[in-house]
Amino acid sequence: MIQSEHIQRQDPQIAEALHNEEQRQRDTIELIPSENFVSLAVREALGSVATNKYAEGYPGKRYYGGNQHIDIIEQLAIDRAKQLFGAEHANVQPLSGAPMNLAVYAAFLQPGDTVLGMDLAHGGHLTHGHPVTFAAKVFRFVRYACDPETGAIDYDAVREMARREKPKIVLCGFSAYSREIDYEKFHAIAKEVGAVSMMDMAHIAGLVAGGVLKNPVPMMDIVTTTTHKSLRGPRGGMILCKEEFAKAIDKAVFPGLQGGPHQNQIAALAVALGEAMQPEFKTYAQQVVANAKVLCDVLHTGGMRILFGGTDNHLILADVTPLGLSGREAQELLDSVSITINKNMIPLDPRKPMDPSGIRLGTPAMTTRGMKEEEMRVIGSAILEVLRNPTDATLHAKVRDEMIALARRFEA
Ligand code: DSN
Repeated sequence: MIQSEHIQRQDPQIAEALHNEEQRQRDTIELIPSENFVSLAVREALGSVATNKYAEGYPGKRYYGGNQHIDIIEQLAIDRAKQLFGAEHANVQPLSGAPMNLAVYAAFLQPGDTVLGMDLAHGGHLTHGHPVTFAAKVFRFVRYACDPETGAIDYDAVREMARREKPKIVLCGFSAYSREIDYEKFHAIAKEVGAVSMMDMAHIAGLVAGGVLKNPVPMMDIVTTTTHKSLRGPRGGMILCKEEFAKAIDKAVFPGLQGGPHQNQIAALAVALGEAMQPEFKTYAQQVVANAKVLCDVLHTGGMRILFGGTDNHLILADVTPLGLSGREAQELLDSVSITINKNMIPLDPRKPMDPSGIRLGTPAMTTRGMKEEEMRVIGSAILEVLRNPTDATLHAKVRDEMIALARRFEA
């Protein structure tokens, strides 16, 4: 239960909405791959007195007095991030993923400069240069693709593009791609054209921390990550880099783009990084991937078209149009039976972003709740049943009851 006696007394409308959200989370099979459930210790740090403090600057070099305790907190977050990922430098102040990536562009690019990144529909991310973003108005983004069926990236083609387009940043990383990336090859391509190599590991940071996926930090010049996905921390961002880029990154974050960092968020991040250093986190990360593989197999065996030929990480991208549904329809149907996933574009998608062909599912959240392969089989079968019978209200009511009961057995 949320500790909300003060909110209840002072602001019943907000208290009620928070209470309902807590119940929704408890009763839902949460399969959005970018979501997770933080520990009570992380939540306590987020709701702590650190939110009251301005701390523009960095530990030991602040523009405000009274930061002796805040400095300890931020330094602990920095030290833990460096230790966990083997980084030479860490900036823990980015408010979230979009400002974090913008800070990297601001550190290395002049207006009009080029970034080479992965296409959004092939698993990339909006902040990697989609035309709707502010960054795309200032910088020039060119995009590479991957093979939709196997997920293979044609590194020779990427090298050709890099030679032709002369990017200042060569960017890998993704939000809907389910395979491992060859960091050596990306880094070599970047060096060949005199660019900075960058990896956005937002989705997989927890799996890297838990040792189940390759760590890009020792290889790539810059690694960005949000802190609230598989890493299971508070919402926020973090930039890890080699020492030679530290000054440029720190200046770009503050004072370049941001003002006062959110020190309650940084305290919560320090707590989450401490959790990710524990042996149990390795077990968690292994289970996330094991669960994703089983869920993927069940969906594939049940006839769903899985993009990129399977999964090496926590997520699955599937095309639902062969079932006669759009991604939006599938999302709404599953929402109605208490399973939350999200609609997503697929490579070469003929449909629009608000009603694409695909859905994206992931296992970090329900693995935190303690679910294992057996539960993934039950959930995968339920998903197939509902999507194959989109108008069967009796079936939907039965599945909804089953999913709520299952979710309640695994309280956060
Ligand atoms: N919005 C996040 C996701 O769902 O993948 C990425 O920023």
